[in-house]
Amino acid sequence: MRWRLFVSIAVAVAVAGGVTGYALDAGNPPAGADVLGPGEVSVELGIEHSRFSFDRLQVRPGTTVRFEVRNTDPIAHELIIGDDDVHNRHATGTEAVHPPVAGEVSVGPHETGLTTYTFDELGTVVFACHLPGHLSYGMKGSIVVTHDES
Ligand SMILES: [Cu+2]
Repeated sequence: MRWRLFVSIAVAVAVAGGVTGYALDAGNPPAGADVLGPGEVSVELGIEHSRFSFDRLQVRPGTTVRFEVRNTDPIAHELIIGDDDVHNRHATGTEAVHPPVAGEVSVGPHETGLTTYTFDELGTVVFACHLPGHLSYGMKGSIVVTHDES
């Protein structure tokens, strides 16, 4: 996926025993620390002009990611993480608001939402915003669960 916006965001990664911070350019995986985890890490995911600040993240199996979703838009967004069933359910609009379900958070205009999701199995997990038109506009990305950088 190609991003027109060049937005620099800060990603703070808190690892057990220490805290490391680094910058991440839109659309690119974090440089120098390509695969996060295992353990608990914290990632800031920005939303600006109906774009997520990154579309790909790599984590090791056994990583619990705390997503800090910073919406700087004047409209609402959401972050939904999960398998095909989860995304199909949200795409049909049967859940308008998201209580603190793991991997699901609604974020109002100029608000910051938090959700935590644990990635255990190797593979790719999709994240997206299912508000009308947002996914087709490009609000989606992948979290690749892997042992190795790629
Ligand atoms: Cu959205």
